[in-house]
Amino acid sequence: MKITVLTLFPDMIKPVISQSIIGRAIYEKKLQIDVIDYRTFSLNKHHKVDDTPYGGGAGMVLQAEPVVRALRAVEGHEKALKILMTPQGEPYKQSQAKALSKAEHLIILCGHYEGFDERIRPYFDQEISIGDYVLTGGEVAALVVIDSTIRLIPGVLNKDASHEEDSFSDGLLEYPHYTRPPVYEGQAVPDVLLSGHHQAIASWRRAESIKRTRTRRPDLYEAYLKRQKNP
Ligand code: 6GU
Repeated sequence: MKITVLTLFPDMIKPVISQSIIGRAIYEKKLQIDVIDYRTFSLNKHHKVDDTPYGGGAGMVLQAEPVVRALRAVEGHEKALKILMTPQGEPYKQSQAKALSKAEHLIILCGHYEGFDERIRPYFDQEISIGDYVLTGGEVAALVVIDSTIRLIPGVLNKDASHEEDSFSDGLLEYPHYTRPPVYEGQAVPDVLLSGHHQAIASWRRAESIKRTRTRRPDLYEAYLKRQKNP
């Protein structure tokens, strides 16, 4: 997979993608990430990319020109899936991460300032928001999309780490995990996990997963019950 990130703050992206699983995926050539500063595409002599809003009001608005010029300079941009990061986008879910992980090339635009010129919108295929709160810019949100997507590319995680068991992959939260020691400051590992009885362990985990979803995420639990009724 190839990901092109268009941003005014490349240094918010680069150190993060060099680390851990994303860093390893790049090193192993399962992933290529290009980070492009679209300020360099500004035709303004001061490389300005924003201006005051027509109609007045506070703050600055990102201009269409540098963004669209940067987009058109990306090799393969016609075929790539072009994503605009904005709090006005579709709320991001695991199901979208799954869909994006199948793409060959993603181009992700990180907005900044109060907003962007409305005329940028038609150049993008999808708009994504990572939740109902406002960030200073799209960079952190883009990293969320990148991280959640690339871990679903076959071979990026070790093969034992199945995503089938992830929280959300079947619409339920994950069951509790334990490792050594068997008792930690008075808290014991549930006996069933030490029993070696694989069927009993699987049933316990499923039940815990359902219980945890019901108490912590009633919204997900309702959706799960509906699916049980009409699969
Ligand atoms: Cl994608 N951008 C910004 N600036 N804020 C957000 C967001 C994106 N998603 C949630 N909040």
